[in-house]
Amino acid sequence: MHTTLLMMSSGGVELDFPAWLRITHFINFLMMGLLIRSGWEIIASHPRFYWNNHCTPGSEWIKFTKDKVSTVPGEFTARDDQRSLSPLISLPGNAKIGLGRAWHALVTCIWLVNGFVYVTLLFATGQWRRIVPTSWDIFPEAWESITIYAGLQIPSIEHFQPYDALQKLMYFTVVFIVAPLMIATGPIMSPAFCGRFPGYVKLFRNRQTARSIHFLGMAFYLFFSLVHVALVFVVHPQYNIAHMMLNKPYNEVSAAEFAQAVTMLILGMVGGVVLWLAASYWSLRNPRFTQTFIWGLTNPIRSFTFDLIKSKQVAKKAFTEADISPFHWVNTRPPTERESTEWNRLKEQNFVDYRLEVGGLVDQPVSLSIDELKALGKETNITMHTCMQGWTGIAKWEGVRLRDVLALVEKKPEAKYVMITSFGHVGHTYDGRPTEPYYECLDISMAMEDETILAWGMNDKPLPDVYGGPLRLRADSMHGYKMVKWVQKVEWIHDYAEQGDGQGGSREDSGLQHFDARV
Ligand SMILES: Nc1nc2c(c(=O)[nH]1)N[C@H]1C(S)=C(S)[C@@H](COP(=O)(O)O)O[C@H]1N2
Ligand SMILES: [Mo]
Repeated sequence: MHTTLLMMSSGGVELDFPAWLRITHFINFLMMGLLIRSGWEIIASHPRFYWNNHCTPGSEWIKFTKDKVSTVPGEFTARDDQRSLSPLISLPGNAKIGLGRAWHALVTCIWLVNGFVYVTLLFATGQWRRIVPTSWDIFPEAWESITIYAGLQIPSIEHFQPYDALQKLMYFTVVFIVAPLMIATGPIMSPAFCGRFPGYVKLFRNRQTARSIHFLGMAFYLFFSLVHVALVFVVHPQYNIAHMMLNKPYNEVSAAEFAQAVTMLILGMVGGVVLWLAASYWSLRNPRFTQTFIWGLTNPIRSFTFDLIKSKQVAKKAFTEADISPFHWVNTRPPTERESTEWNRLKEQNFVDYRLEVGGLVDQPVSLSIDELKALGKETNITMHTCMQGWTGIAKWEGVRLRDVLALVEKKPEAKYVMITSFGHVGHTYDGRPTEPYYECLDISMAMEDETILAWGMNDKPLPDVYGGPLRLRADSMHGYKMVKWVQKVEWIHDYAEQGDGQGGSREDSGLQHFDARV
């Protein structure tokens, strides 16, 4: 009787709980926990959400910090705004955003494959009918369920075939509305993707709107998961739990089987929590190992996807004068006297004596004043800066292409990377040793891009101190951390592995980020 009822409602396919469904659901549960927790790590590094690309403090629609930000550039930096969460809460916790981002990328890949298998099998087996509504009656029926729940009652068991209308509608939303939205907005977090496909970004209005939608998707998942888990234990548990765990029709379950099913369910959930926390503590035990290992796992995928994308913000006129941000966040303050007496001495004389050194593995090093750089060429790029913390800002940058500067020197054949060193120091080192001059390395393709420039001007003025004066790098396919401010020298080097801690730059060495910086 029960089976016939099910078959009638499902076009001939019995809507039960096949093994593949249970397995993909369990993997999804594990991955969602890791995604949400690593997402929180990322949010903590800039706990504000906006509908506009300027990220002007005060224009957030929601924030998770009480800090008031001064809009005098440099008074309160994006770094001062970072929060540290406990490893019990986020993945990995302790303000390790580089590792949080590494986990988020890795788990996204696993979650996508798992989701693809699930949706494919859903359609291949005819099980899609369990969550895809086929009649408009779903809405009045779901409303009926809502009113029953609202009266603190539970719809009778006959309604669950295997799900009731409200459940079906929720699951459809989770799988076919929210998940695609998360997949669609995720890549927009990448500056390369954003700079290459500005038209696509506009479908979501702008980059920060996409980030906010991604955040709201997380909030929905969180709310859904809590209600979902609670209802599993409240709504006909004696039937549903056994049906779901053992794939036995609810009217054929013995008391012993029910106990077995509940035990399995609880063990599975406890196992999930243990895995989530273990990932945090394992990651923090040896951050450098975690960095190279977890980023390394997605490296093959990134290398033939995002790493091939070049920003075309300028060519595609993604932004105009009208889009320039009234306030642009500052990340690090200018070099102190202790960090660089040279920069401070140059600054006193308005940088008239400043010379950029271009050397390293070259036949004949050269040095250039700002005026000599200006004579080499002038690019005026209105572009959006994206910090991996999450904030953006649009400005007009004036400078010369790095490749035009590099053309002045003859590199040696063994030179494979370009290293850019700052007068300023990296704010902190990951192992607490004294700070060192900030540096970042670019591979040849990054260095030769159209939008990779050495900028001396910002918004029609000489580059202000806080934004990197007298000269800074702009590399708009990449996250902000590649864009060295207060540039002292540019050098051809053999391999970044031989510089600093060998990870490719200061933010890679001390912030546990990854070299390619496009994601
Ligand atoms: N010398 C130096 N350059 C640096 C940094 C730094 O700490 N020191 N921070 C980087 C990071 S992470 C970002 S997001 C941008 C911020 O640039 P802005 O302060 O002009 O907005 O500068 C980059 N360049
Ligand atoms: Mo950044």
